[in-house]
Amino acid sequence: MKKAIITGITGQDGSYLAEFLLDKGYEVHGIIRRSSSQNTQRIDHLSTGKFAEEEKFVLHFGDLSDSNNLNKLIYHIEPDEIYNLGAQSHVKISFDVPEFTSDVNAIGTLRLLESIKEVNPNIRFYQASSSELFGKVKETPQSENTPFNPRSPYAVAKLYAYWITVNYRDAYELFATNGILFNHESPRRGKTFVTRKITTGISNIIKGRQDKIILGNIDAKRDWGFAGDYVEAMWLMLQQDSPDDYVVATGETHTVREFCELAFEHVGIDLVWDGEGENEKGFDSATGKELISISSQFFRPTEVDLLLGDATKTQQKLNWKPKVSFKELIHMMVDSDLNNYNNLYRKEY
Ligand code: NAP
Ligand code: G4F
Repeated sequence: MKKAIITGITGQDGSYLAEFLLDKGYEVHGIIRRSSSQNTQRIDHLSTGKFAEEEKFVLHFGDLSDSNNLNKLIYHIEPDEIYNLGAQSHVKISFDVPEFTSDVNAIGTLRLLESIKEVNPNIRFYQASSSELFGKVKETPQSENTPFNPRSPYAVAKLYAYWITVNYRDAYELFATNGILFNHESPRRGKTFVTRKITTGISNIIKGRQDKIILGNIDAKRDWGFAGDYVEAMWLMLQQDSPDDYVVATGETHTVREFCELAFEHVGIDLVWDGEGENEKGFDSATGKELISISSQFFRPTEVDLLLGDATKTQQKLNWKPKVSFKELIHMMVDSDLNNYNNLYRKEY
């Protein structure tokens, strides 16, 4: 039985990856931060279920800013694989907390690699790299060979993490890989990322709890996939004969505007737009009710306008393909928020 450590296990991807690895028979150890409010909703079904009883799912307090803690956990757990998903993952917030973001996202990765090098260089390491590295893109679509051009403290910190992973692979022959993942969403996505903000907004509007959704740049384009599909690619990267870096994407790009239109369409509302720039608004064509407005509050000092991934290498070498389409993803998220689905939110064991 293989053992894995997951940092960021309480996050969207951490929860899907934990389920995936448990299904594969792994013993999964998650690192969680102490919090004064509940931060384990996405994994509570694992902490209380059969895997916890059989000690196949174990949580440990820790933090990517604390090297001693990381060293101790890696030494005692003796993992075969470490998936570093922990991060301050919100791009806009990284402009507010750039130093914290850099410490956790960049130096946190270095701390793990140093620990692996010292404790057991045979541990396989996955780094959650990001399409944000491409930033103000130098070419479209973006592949493993596209030059990076980051546009936020988040992306600059992830760039350090990317290169330190490559450096430790080259310098110390660690099995260290970067998964350069394009945006991936799900009913478990944090509610301040744009997709979930839209789907929870729609649910609240329909239930009379919210009048409209206030957004920023609705012309930004993203390559959006389903998080449940993407965790398989993470695992596949660590099962190869040698370490490498891989782009994971759908190969389709859509605007935030299109996401809004399809999400409203799914609940029977035809969204029409009027106005320009910050004065643009989205209306229900049947009733004239204002459903979307724009506020400068949600614009970023520097934006990533267009992301579109070329995942040819991942498809060929890992035999991986996304299963859930853009439309299916939107429907899944809207339905989940509308119905407060705990059964979609979590897999039953
Ligand atoms: P998420 O939902 O925001 O989860 C982030 C996780 O990191 C949470 O478990 C969080 O713990 C943990 N964390 C934050 N600061 C930490 C610290 N100082 N020490 C230890 N853990 C810490 O993010 P996600 O969407 O699952 O993404 C997973 C990883 O992939 C992140 O590194 C993200 O940057 C990267 N990524 C995501 C995407 C995407 O589209 N989702 C695309 C490319 C790359 P709390 O619950 O306690 O806050
Ligand atoms: O949903 P977002 O906040 O995701 P973003 O910035 O693309 O970052 C996500 O994906 C990255 C991979 O490319 C990850 F590395 C990162 O950790 C995170 O998971 O914003 C998407 C787009 C942006 O262009 C943003 O300006 O939507 C635009 N947007 C428009 N209105 C908004 C809003 N974003 C947010 N969060 N909130 C808005 O009201």
